[in-house]
Amino acid sequence: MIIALKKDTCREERERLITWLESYGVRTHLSEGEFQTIIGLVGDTTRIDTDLISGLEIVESVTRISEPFKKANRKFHPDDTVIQVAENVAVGGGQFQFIAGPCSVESEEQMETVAKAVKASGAGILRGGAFKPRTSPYDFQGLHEEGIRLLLEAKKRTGLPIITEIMDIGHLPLFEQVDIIQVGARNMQNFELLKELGKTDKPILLKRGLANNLKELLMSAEYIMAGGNERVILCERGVRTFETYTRNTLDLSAVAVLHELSHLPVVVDPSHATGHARYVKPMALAAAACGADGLMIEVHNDPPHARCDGPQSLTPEQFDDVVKSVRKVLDALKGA
Ligand SMILES: [Mn+2]
Repeated sequence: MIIALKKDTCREERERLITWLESYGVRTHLSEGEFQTIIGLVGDTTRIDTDLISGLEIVESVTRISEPFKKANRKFHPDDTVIQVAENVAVGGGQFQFIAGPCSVESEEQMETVAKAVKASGAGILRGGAFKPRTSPYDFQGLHEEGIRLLLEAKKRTGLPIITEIMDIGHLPLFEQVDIIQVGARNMQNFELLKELGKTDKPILLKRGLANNLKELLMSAEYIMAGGNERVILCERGVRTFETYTRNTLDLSAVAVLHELSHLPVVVDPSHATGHARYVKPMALAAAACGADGLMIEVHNDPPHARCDGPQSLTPEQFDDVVKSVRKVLDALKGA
């Protein structure tokens, strides 16, 4: 971190700032020029608030040289993190994973049909929403506890590990047998929720917020990791732009950038990103081609009658076709 001081700063004020900075355990280097004095900070500056410093009367500007996230940073952890979800199911480190299932859990019959079908096609993890963050309070909000029970039934029958979204930390006891806890886009910056999840030992799939940049996503991952839970999977699900033909705009460059900045696995959700079943396959292929560690895809046995996100849900047959095509891309990339 580099702090440039204003020209007329007196020695006493400067020393007071340096003493305060050093109380954070960093070393400081002072360089006095004819027109400007600069303080260079060496060491772990993650706990230092740049906004606070730049607001000081004597400070001209503050520049961060290293990223404010540490545990999620590839610099301190060069190897890819591989997250073991179940005995034979891992995410990250080049093991491509398909996560599939309906937007929301609706009935036992639905879960059984979809779970069986996606497993047969090659999905390694079953998804399904029990607590649904809907834009309208009048829309279907999910089956709650009963939804988790039906997911666990499907897990028992198929052997597939399950992922479902948490919205309230008070519900955590219901997630005891859930294999991956999802934090949805709308809760990406619910810091109290993230802190509590940092105390658990469950893998967390953290979705990018609809208007959040990648640094903010990584800082949210850092919240979970700082609490002691380093098993975080990042998920790109599209961001809000001026485009209206798609539900969101899928930012595939996020995959490349996140892989560069972080060692955490990155999966892509083309269903919520596009909002239309017909765009899911091309975006899934592109996600595989740009190095994603997996895909999260909504699959429903009867999309026109789905209680949530029907238009973007694939039929089991369409999902099967996507898996086959994505595998061709992955094979073509081997050694590329
Ligand atoms: Mn959905």
